[in-house]
Amino acid sequence: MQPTSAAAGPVPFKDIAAVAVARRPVAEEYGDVVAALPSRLYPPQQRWREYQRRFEPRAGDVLLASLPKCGTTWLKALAFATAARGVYPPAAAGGDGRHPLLRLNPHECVPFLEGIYLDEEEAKLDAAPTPRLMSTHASYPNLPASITEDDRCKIIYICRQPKDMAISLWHFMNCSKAKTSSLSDDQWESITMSLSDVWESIREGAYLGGPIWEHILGYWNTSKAKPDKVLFLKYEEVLRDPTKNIEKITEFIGQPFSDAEKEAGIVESIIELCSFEKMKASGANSTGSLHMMANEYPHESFFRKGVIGDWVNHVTPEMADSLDKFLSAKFYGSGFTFAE
Ligand code: PAP
Repeated sequence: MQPTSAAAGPVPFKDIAAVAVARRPVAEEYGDVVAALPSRLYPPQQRWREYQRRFEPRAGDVLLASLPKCGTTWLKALAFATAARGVYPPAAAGGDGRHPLLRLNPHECVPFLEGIYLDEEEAKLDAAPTPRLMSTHASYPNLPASITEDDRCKIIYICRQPKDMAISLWHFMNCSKAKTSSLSDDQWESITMSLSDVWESIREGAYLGGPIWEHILGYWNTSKAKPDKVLFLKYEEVLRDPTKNIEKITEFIGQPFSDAEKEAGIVESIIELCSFEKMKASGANSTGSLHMMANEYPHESFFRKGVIGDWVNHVTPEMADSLDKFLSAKFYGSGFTFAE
């Protein structure tokens, strides 16, 4: 089911035809100088900074933000299914069984900003119809200033209990290893981590290269100060009450369900379409891989257990208690608590 040219977004990012445009200079004002530099002198970090300066939001854009392994894939599916329901109706709204989420992995529907820039897909993002859905693992202060300093782009953040987040990352890094083809064994060896490495990286403020409490509080504090700018969700709450949280998403993005949609069962239809069981079993996710930032990630690696509290099967109560105490001190006074 392809959108018509008049259709509004969001559309699956993968469906947007690659747009042939010359690569933009990474720094408009220093373009010639930078182009002359060997690429090893112009690393991804620098390129991300250039992108931060240049990204141009549009009214209606929605950015999905999270730390890795906190429910990004699921949020992408839920946000895409709800925001695009006019173009791609789920089953209860007259869908014909060819919804994009039945043939594509959610990451192929909603791209990472980091990947767009590093994979040089900006022209594709420019070609996407409005409104666009995008995602990021970047912290709030690391977002492009054009996102944080004006109100065109809204943000939906999802956080997760860090003990489950850490277990999920550890499995992801080790399970994806055998199936990922683009990296050599030595390259994998250099980036894989033991469970205790992942656990300690949280305390050391090095999960995704920074303190998770700063990542979470950046979005949490903004959601409190500007509730129209940032919607803050918790993985565990979405799992326990998907209806309430999907309704929050639709209201936040300005597309509340009509009574007729509710009566037709559209909310239940979206919950089912995006459920862990349905997505994991789908051919779109049990085969194939996602090419992103020079790596291949098997689609199936984004769907492991999808439950709350799997950490009990991996770490001792003492390890858990110690991390809980460490983190509750970091969040003391903020009003933020993790959902159990
Ligand atoms: P990412 O940061 O690499 O995109 P992300 O999607 O945030 O990963 O997290 C993956 C976790 O979400 C996995 O958790 P687990 O390892 O504890 O099982 C994955 O199973 C879970 N997940 C993926 N899709 C769903 C879903 N539809 N419902 C609930 N949980 C899901």
